Amino acid sequence: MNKRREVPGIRPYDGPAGGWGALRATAKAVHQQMEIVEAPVLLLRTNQPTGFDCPGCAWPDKEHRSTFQFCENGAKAVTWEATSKRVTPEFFAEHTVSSLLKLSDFELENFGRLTHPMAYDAASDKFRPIEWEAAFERIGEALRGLDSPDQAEFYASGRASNEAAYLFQLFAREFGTNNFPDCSNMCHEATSTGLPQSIGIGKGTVSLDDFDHTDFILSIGHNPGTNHPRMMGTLHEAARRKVPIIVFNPMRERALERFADPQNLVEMATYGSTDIASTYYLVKAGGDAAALKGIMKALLALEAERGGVLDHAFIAEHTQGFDALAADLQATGWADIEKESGLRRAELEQVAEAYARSTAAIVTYGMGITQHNTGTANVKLIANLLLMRGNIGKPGAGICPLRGHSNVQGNRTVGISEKPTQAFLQRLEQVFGFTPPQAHGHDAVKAMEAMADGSAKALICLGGNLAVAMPDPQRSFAAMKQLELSVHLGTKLNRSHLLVGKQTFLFPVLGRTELDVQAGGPQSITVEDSMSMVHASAGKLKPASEHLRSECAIVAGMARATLPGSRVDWLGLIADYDRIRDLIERTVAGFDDYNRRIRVPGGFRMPLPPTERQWNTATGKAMFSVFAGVRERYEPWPDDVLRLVTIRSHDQYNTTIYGMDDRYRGVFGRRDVLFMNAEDLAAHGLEHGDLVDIETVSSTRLLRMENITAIEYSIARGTVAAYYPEANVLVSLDYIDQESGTPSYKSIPVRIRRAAGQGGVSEAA
Ligand SMILES: Nc1nc2c(c(=O)[nH]1)N[C@H]1C(S)=C(S)[C@@H](COP(=O)(O)OP(=O)(O)OC[C@H]3O[C@@H](n4cnc5c(=O)[nH]c(N)nc54)[C@H](O)[C@@H]3O)O[C@H]1N2
Ligand SMILES: Nc1nc2c(c(=O)[nH]1)N[C@H]1C(S)=C(S)[C@@H](COP(=O)(O)OP(=O)(O)OC[C@H]3O[C@@H](n4cnc5c(=O)[nH]c(N)nc54)[C@H](O)[C@@H]3O)O[C@H]1N2
Ligand SMILES: [Mo]
Repeated sequence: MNKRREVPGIRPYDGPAGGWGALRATAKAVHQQMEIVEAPVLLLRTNQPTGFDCPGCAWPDKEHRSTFQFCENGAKAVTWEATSKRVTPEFFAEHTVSSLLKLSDFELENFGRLTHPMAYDAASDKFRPIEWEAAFERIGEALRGLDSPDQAEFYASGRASNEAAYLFQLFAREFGTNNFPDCSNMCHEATSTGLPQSIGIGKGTVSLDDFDHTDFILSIGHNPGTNHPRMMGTLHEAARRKVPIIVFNPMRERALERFADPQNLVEMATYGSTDIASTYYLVKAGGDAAALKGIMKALLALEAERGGVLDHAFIAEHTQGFDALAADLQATGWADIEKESGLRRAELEQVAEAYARSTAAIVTYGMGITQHNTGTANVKLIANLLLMRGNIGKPGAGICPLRGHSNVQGNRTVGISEKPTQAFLQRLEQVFGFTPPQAHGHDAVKAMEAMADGSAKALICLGGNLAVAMPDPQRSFAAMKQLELSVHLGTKLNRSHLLVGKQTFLFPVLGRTELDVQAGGPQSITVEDSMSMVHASAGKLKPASEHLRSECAIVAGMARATLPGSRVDWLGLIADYDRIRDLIERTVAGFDDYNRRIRVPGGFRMPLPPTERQWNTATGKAMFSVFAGVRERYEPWPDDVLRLVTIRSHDQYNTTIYGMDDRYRGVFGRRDVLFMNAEDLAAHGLEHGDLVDIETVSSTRLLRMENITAIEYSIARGTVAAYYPEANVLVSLDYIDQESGTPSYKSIPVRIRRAAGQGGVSEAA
């Protein structure tokens, strides 16, 4: 092997994921953000029956199995919120919005917690403090002044509680619109669209217990060591039981290879670790459909050869569409499958063989499946694979989408949807006595387009950082600045807050970790995790400032000021969140006895009919579906076009950048890199460390990112990777999965050239 040149900040990471490195990083996160005395107590309360829900991710809690239920990245999320740094009116008095816009996303959030309600003042280009009620009045006036309620967009990022999300949708619907762009539209919308077609509900079907009973796990397109670290404990246990864990991912992710469980005393004491993946396939980005079809095709061949592979009884009794699927698989050629997936037939046959031998299988998946222009179809292929062997609705088996935000699933359950069901709208009408709007509203892409073309004039954001999370900042930033009204409920300052419109308000909210006291006393909120468990969460910390309000209270305040004749007793609801939960129970199915059941430690599970083999599809059966061909919709591109995927580093939470390292991928102190396969580097006449420019091929407008350092990495040929959100300049707003509206953040066709300026870093001595 020839010696690689030294590139600043790029050092291969040789250890396992987790282990002492994770504990050290936890200590550092705590040290940088908060008073050391509070931290241990706070972190011990994360995800405990009497504590608060970790805002990190939506992986469920392992009640009663371990008393130490937080992880490195959970600790970063918690300490980032519980920081002792503050953004006060004095801070805003010293900084114009224009000057703040020049700072990085990391710098903006790192200033600390917002402390006061603020309003933008155009004359001074500064945010100034404003009284809560005065702000609500001005918002109400602006909203009532619109020509139509559909000129307003109500964005939700999935951190809000069920209670806040429910009030938010109630406010918007009584006001008169179904415009609910949400983070889910950029995330698991393909799951919410695809799974109901396949199995009758847009949610995962497994529980943590199923992981104890499974004997086969297929992990596709997610990076749990960083994004769902508590899942590593579960995978670690399965690996130690010798359950085959087969990974499909274009990048080598260390945690999926080797992991040391910080909860495992022996591993920690001996510096040991456990191999996680039994086999790791570097599938090409966007090649999963081909790979999944290859596995299914091989499965049919095994059935023909020796029988007993398919679950015929299940297929006959519970499904429809198998013959069409089988015919399509016969018609799909191996050459296409191999070319598109980048994997060999023999490899896919091995996966099929292992799957055929299993008695109960789980498929886990994340953004590597959904953020493609065939995202919905990809999800349905995963359902096909499981249905072929009856792997839904039996112990140890099922489908496991890894959700994003800690309560994104709950937000959807309680009504944050631009496509509400008739049944839900009727219940709202019966219970509240107003007629909710019937027409479907805007999802995130449509909302941004409406803001860009001027047809949407107001935007209310229940959390999040919409403009930075969305594709094409050139368009989306400009769209934000055209608004007549923008309102942001947030914990920390971010770029979307600074893209001010004619009137812009910034409302500081109580976080998960903080005590929420209302007229009726201390309140708790509820959330639903990835496995449909609903449980209560109550913070105990003193709020970051006495001026903070809860998300529920702020939504109610805006609603009262906007809707003078409202049918809703907003003040009464805020006094005691039990009353909000009573209304949820009366309008959303599955919340029977809500207030009693959340008082039981661990909470309760929402109904999941597929676990009982009941299928709420149009036919009453689970449905096989056909994925025509093997390609993504926009293929084929010429051969020199690479596929760019945008990924999260280990030190970030979506648009929140905690730090500049990506430890497990060996990147330190920088984010301006492009991960490339050695052969692709060579084919482009490039070397590890050379500077390149990247250009998007699928866009009619020039989308370009300059002076990125190309680094050699173990990544599938033809696939390159860069960090989100920086690489959003390369994603065009209309490059989406047509079925679900999800932007194709992980299949951007690009060309790469040596940087126009000059290339390379100097050779190290
Ligand atoms: N610490 C932390 N936790 C988080 C988040 C965070 O930013 N930080 N974000 C939260 C949110 S909102 C979400 S949605 C989840 C995201 O969790 P993940 O789904 O794990 O998210 P990503 O980092 O986007 O990348 C997923 C993985 O997909 C792979 N991949 C990319 N393209 C393809 C493909 O075409 N096929 C396959 N098979 N794999 C592919 C990438 O190499 C990467 O390993 O995590 C949640 N939890
Ligand atoms: N290129 C590319 N783009 C992507 C993705 C990708 O993989 N690649 N992933 C997409 C995905 S999966 C998602 S989910 C979206 C994320 O999109 P968003 O959910 O909009 O973004 P976040 O970065 O999670 O939002 C961060 C902000 O939330 C606020 N916040 C934090 N905690 C709270 C709280 O408790 N309450 C309130 N009210 N506010 C709070 C803070 O002000 C913080 O600045 O991005 C999407 N964009
Ligand atoms: Mo997400």
